[in-house]
Amino acid sequence: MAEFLVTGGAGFIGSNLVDALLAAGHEVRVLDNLSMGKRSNLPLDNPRLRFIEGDVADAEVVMQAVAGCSAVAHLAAVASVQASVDDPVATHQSNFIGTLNLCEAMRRHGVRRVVYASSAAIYGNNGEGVAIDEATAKAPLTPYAADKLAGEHYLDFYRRQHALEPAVFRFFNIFGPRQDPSSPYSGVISIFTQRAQQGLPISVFGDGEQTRDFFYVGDLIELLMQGLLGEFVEQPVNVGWNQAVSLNQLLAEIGALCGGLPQVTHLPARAGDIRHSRADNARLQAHYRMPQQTPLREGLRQLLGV
Ligand code: NAD
Ligand code: UD2
Repeated sequence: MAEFLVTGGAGFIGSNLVDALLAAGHEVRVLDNLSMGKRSNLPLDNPRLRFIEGDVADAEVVMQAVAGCSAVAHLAAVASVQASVDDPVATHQSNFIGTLNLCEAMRRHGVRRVVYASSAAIYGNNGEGVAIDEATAKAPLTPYAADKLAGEHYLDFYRRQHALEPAVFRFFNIFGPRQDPSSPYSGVISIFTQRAQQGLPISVFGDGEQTRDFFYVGDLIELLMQGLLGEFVEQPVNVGWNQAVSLNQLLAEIGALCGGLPQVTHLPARAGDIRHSRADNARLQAHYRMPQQTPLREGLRQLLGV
């Protein structure tokens, strides 16, 4: 069995990946600074798991964490776009320097495969209203998006120059257990489900007819496992279902599962909010074994525990 490094492994997506790797019998190291992640997301009593509390912006820490591992899933980042807008300098350390440190450490230690968590944010508003494919012009409108796109370019440089194998996944809207609802910029599903369960009022920004392409974290993990263990796919791939779900449809689903909804208030749309975001996933389908889709309702059920 192999030993994998998961940066950001104490977070939402990372900890779900750690569970899958351990369940498959592998050894796992997690490098996380616990800025958002939690120890309680990890099965710390599992002898095949090693937790390293540290920062990906610290080159020495990354060098040590990478030594001797078989492949890396690089998920550590400040995942909030708004945080990057508020503090571009601090988030750049995690979101870009962290990636560069990882590239260097992998080169030095001869580790080749890395799964990289990129984002639909790199397309900005381009492709809005149609299915966005990977060739869509890039328009990184925020420091978050610029760092993610720069990370892709650096990984590609290390691929050409140093034979790294970066499997790049551009996530659309991921949801599921352990997504932290605590910030107003957290994923909308984590906020709506928590508030519905607690009977707290729900705010919809705009008319609720904006749409997103929601992807259940368990389905994403199946793809990330292939990214770590399968044949190398050189081209970046979008991760979405090419399905548009409006917030109003989402609320109806949550209401049906919770036996009703608390008060729903409509506020002005967020500045810069994308109206319709939907992934063209033809390239994903061509290169990866597609998971069986967890339907939105089933994913919500898992999340709500009903
Ligand atoms: P998350 O905040 O739950 O996970 C990120 C983890 O990285 C956290 O555990 C955090 O503590 C850790 N981290 C942050 N900065 C760090 C640093 N400098 N050093 C070490 N650890 C650090 O968010 P998530 O939703 O699980 O996101 C995982 C990855 O996927 C991120 O790279 C994010 O940008 C990307 N992504 C997520 C989505 C989504 O819909 N959730 C969409 C696009 C991209
Ligand atoms: C997602 C990603 C972001 C970036 C972007 C790229 C998350 C959390 N964010 O932003 O990182 O990749 O896609 O396009 O995955 N909303 C409400 N009420 C709330 C919260 C949100 O109405 O309490 C609305 C919000 O205005 C938006 C929609 O819900 O129209 C989805 O919001 P989001 O923050 O979950 O995700 P998004 O698509 O803005």
